[in-house]
Amino acid sequence: MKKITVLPGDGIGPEITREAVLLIEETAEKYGNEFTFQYEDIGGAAVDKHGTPLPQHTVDACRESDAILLGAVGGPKWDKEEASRRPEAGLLGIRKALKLFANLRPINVYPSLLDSSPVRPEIVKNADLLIIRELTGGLYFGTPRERRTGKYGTEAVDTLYYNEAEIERILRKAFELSRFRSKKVTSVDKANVLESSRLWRETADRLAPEYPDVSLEHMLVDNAAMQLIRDPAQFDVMVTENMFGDILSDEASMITGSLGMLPSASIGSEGPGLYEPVHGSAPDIAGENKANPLAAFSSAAMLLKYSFNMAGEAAAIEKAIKTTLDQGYRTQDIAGKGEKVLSTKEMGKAVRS
Ligand code: GGG
Repeated sequence: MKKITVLPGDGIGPEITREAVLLIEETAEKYGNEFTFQYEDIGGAAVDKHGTPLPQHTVDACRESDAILLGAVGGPKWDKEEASRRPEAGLLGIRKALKLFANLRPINVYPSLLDSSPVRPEIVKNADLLIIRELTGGLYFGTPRERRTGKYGTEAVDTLYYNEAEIERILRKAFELSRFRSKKVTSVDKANVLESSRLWRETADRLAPEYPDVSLEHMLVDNAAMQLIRDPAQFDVMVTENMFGDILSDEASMITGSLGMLPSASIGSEGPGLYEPVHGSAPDIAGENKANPLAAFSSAAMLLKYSFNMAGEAAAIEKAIKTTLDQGYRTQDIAGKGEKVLSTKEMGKAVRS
């Protein structure tokens, strides 16, 4: 039987993953599939129970599963923990342990949410892009990464490190995935300032002739941030390093109307993929049954499609989300003035029905 490890995590993570599991179960029943779900701790919840944000049994369970569904990690409760005991270390740790180097973040615009975007509807209406964020390198993992005492007192240092092989494998992923789309790749860097970006750009130019059917353009990250709001429809596949991708995809979520709408898939060369909403743990609304579960639902659709080749099931979930939105159902983050606001559970029920 196919096994999914569920990592609910912190804050709103447990609420949205509960709804996503119900959705997967119901879809599986309709299509005659069967899954087993194994629950494990990660993030702050794991710090509280096991003294570490990423217990070894969580890593083992993930390795032994066919796919992983994650909620969110983090929260003010753990803000004062030392770096290795912060919830985020659990998330970074599982990505690294499973070699999940490619994080796919599709930005889909739902027509009935056009007015929810802070960007004008005529600008966002044709937007449809895939942001590919490199996930296991860059500033998040480079060393040295430390606090130390120097000439001017306390210093802190992070290192933006990439080797050519890491850059090559993520760029190849972008070229390959663009072949299922419009065959246009925008590689985002800061090559006018950063040495790592110059290596990134050179690597992209070296690989491009191997993909003659794909057009490659380079864009500086500051310009990309501006262009995403000015004319998002110009992009198809955008590929970039870890931190640029984190920032640009949060910005791009505003095209869809809410960070609560953005799913993601983290994949490596082998082993299980990890699927999670792009949003964090939203501690301000945790436990209040207010969170938008739709990003978790789209992540569940990506899980079925990419890890189990269940494109029909994934399409059925995406269609149910669209229909629910077309019918006017909204959680608080995407509700307009005077629109009825549904709870997390009510939205879950509306999509499943
Ligand atoms: N579901 C995503 C999540 O929990 N994000 C919180 C977080 O710590 N993210 C770090 C990152 O993705 O860079």
